[in-house]
Amino acid sequence: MLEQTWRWYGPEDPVSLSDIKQAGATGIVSALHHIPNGEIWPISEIQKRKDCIEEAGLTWSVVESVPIHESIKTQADGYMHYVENYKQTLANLGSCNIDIVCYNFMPVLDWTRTDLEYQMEDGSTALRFEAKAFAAFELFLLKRPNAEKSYTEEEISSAKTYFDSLTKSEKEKLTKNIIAGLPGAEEGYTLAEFNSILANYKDITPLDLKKHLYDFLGHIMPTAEKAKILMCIHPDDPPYPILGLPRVVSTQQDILELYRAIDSPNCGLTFCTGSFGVLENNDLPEMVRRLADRIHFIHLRSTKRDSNGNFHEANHLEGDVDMYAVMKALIIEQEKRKKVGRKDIRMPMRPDHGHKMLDDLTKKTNPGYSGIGRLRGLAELRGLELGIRKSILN
Ligand code: DNO
Repeated sequence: MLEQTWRWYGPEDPVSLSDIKQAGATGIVSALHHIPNGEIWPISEIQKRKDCIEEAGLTWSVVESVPIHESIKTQADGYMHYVENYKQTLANLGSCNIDIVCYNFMPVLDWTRTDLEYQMEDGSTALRFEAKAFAAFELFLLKRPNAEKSYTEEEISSAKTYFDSLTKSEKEKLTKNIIAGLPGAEEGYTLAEFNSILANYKDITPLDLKKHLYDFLGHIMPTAEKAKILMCIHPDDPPYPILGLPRVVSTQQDILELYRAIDSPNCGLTFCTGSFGVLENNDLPEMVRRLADRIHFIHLRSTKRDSNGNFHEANHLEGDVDMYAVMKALIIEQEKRKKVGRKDIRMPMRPDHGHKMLDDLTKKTNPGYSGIGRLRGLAELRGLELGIRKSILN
C-alpha cells in the first residue's frame, strides 16, 4: 500500500496525534512553523518534533514544507544567505533521518481561495475559488496597478456588481482569506504591504522565475543528495497566473522541463491532484505515468471546476479528478519500484484537505484541515487502493 500520511501542524493543531492514529494514518507530514521563513532549523528543534511524533507511535514521514524565502525567488540582493541557510536546514534534517522535503516556488502567496466555508448541498462546507470574488479583491480592494489588464470588460463589470453587493465585513473577510495566509503559508500580509511585495515581481518574467528555480535547485541539490533527501516541489495552486505574477509549476511540461534541467532523482515532485486538476488540460493519470519515477509525495483530493473559472473542493472520489485512474497508475509505479529494488517504495500519500462536516462544523479547525473531513477522505482513498490492488495484483 502507499504509505498513509496526515498533515499535522504541530502541538497547536486542533487535530491531535491520537486522532490521527485513530484515522489509520501511520506517517506524519509536519513542519516547524514556529521558525521564521529563511532561518535555519536547528537539529534540536527537529529532533524534538520527531520525538513527539514517535512517542505517539507514528513516524515523521515528510517535511511539508521548508519554505523558500521570497528573496530566493526574486534573486534579490543577499539571497545567497538564504540559500546557505536552506542547505544547512537540509543537512540538519538529513542528520535526523528525515528523507522527504516538500516545497513550492509560488511567488508571494502559497495557495489561494476566496471562500473558506462554501456550503455544500449535504450540509458540509468546502473551500472554493470564485473568479469574480478574486477579481473584486484585486480590482477594488487591493487596487493593484494595471490589474484591469488581466480582465475583460465583462469580467470587470461582473466583479463590480459583486463587490457592490458585499458588506464591509464581507469585504474584510475576502481580503483576509486571500492575503492573511492559509494554513501552511508561512507569510501573511496586510493590504498595505501587499502591493509593494507584488511590485518586487514587476520585472520578473516566467522564464526568469524558472531560471531562479533551477538556480536554487542547482545550489541545494548536492546537499540534498549528500543528506539523502528527496526534494519534491508542489505545483501552483491554482495552476495559472494570478495577480500578474509569474507561475512556473502548473503543467506536465513544466515538470518535464524541471526534470531535464536538474537531472537528479533527488529532484522530484509532490503530485497534487487537487492543484494540477484545476486545469482541464492536465491529464492526471497520464501525468502520473510520465512523471512517475520522481514522484516522491502525493496529495490526493479532487476539485470541481465550472466554465467561469471557479472551482471548489469536492469529495475525494468525486469532482473532476479520475481518482481511480490516478490511484491505479500510482500502484503500478509502486509495484515497479519494488520489482527493481528501489529504496523509495513508501510513496507517502495524504488525503489533502477535507470538508468541514459533523463535529468539524462546530470546532475551530485549520481551513481544509478538519479532522473528520480528512478522515472520510483517507478512508475512501484507502478503500479505493485496496480494491484496485486486489483486482489487478491477485
Ligand atoms: C495547501 C498545501 C500547500 C503546500 C505548499 C507546499 O493545503 O498543499 O500549502 O503545503 O504549497 O510547499
